Amino acid sequence: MSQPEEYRPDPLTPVLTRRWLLPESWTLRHYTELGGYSALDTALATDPADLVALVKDSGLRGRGGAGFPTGMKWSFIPQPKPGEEPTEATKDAPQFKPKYLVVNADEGEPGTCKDTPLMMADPHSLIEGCIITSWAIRANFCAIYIRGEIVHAIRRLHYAVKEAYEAGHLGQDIHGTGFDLDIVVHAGAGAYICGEETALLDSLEGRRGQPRLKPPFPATAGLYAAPTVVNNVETIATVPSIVAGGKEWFRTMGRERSPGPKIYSLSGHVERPGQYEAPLGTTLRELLEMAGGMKDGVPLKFWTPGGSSTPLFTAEHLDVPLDFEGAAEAGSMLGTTALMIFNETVSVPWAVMKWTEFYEHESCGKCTPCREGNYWLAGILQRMNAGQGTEEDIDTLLDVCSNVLGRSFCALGDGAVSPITSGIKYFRQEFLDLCQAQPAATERVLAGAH
Ligand code: L3W
Ligand code: SF4
Repeated sequence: MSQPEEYRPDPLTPVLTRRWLLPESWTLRHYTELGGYSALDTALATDPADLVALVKDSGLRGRGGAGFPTGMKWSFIPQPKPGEEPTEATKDAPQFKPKYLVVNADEGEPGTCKDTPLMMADPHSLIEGCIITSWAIRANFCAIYIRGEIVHAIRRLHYAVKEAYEAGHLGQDIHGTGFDLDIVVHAGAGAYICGEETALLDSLEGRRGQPRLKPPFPATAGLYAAPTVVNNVETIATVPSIVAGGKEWFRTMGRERSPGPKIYSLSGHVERPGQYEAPLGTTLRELLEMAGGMKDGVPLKFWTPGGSSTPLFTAEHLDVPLDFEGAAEAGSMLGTTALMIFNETVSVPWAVMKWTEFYEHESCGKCTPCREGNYWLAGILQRMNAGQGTEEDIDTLLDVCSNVLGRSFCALGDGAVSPITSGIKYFRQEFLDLCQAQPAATERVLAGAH
């Protein structure tokens, strides 16, 4: 597939955020003036299978946390073989079912704030990505499932979808190619668990959002039990630039197994918190330079590489390359690249308690380890932070964590214990200090302490 030279973005300029600071960057007029929707023409002139191959070869990996290869996920969507027509015996086979694209815009991971600004500043990059992806997987319906609390972003997305329909980028016979696509923006009702892809699908179908058993994965049985691709906002918004720039260009950024640009969200004790686009593999030291350093020069104590579901890092990890492999090799996960940064004034047991209270509240209740485990973990941490803990409580915390980790139905359970286990691993003394000079556990009424 050839890409016209004039559409090829410069690898040194930001890719995902390049329009963000322009006035009225969210309008179709500005998007189109800056080359928007030209990748769509290139894509619509390309065989869908070649588009899937392009995205596979580009090395794009999911930006929602798990880093699953995007092109590979698209290739799992069953398609009829060339010339294959449905027969009475095969008409209900997966390859003849409708295909769906669902965009996960239910941004809810603590600290994560990259998709909302992207949808606010550049909604058409997401919409163009949705159309290209739908063409690639042969879907005629796309739902953008967006977090219900971000009303401003919902409105902006509705407006952008309307503009795209009016311009003929959506609806019937898009750009005269015979391809039809409808996009629906669906607002969730505020449950963190609906960011888990199968709970999201249940919620989209009108049910209470709770995770489904996997397999089958959505690629084979997703929305209405039909083949469905579920991708994060940033993943889909990256697709037009790959079509425009090509796989080699995309691979000039980032690292061998984690190529491309990424939006890193810096919050907390930094001089200039915000969104920083940089190639995958950028370190916190480099990001802090971009963000003006630690606030008031107070030294770094701990940080999350990708939201509170990823094990904590400390000042020792300033030079860890923040890509999927680098974060994992250093004992954490890239997650959503939500870097919450804490200086020396913050108590680790207190921060860990606040995150655990969040997980206790957001646990959907479907499985016992997560539902009960988070209840007890929050209770113990509250007791410790109230100065009523004992050394024994640290072992109890770790014991409960080990009964939640790997034994929960979905990733929420595993994520919930990450701050506790990593907090104790790096800052055990702080937990011990909280417990000093306290009465022995046997002298207290444990059940009443929650
Ligand atoms: C077909 C297979 N599809 C895997 C697909 C799967 C999914 C994707 C990743 O959790 C992480 C979690 C949180 N055939 C497949 C297949 N897939 N094998 O690949 O799947 P998985 O199971 O590795 O991850 P997950 O359950 O989707 C996502 C982490 O993200 N997280 C929080 C994220 C929060 C946000 C947000 O607020 N925006 O995204 C933070 O770290 O811990 O590990 O699509 O179907 N054989
Ligand atoms: Fe629900 Fe938690 Fe179990 Fe996930 S791990 S299914 S959120 S109870």
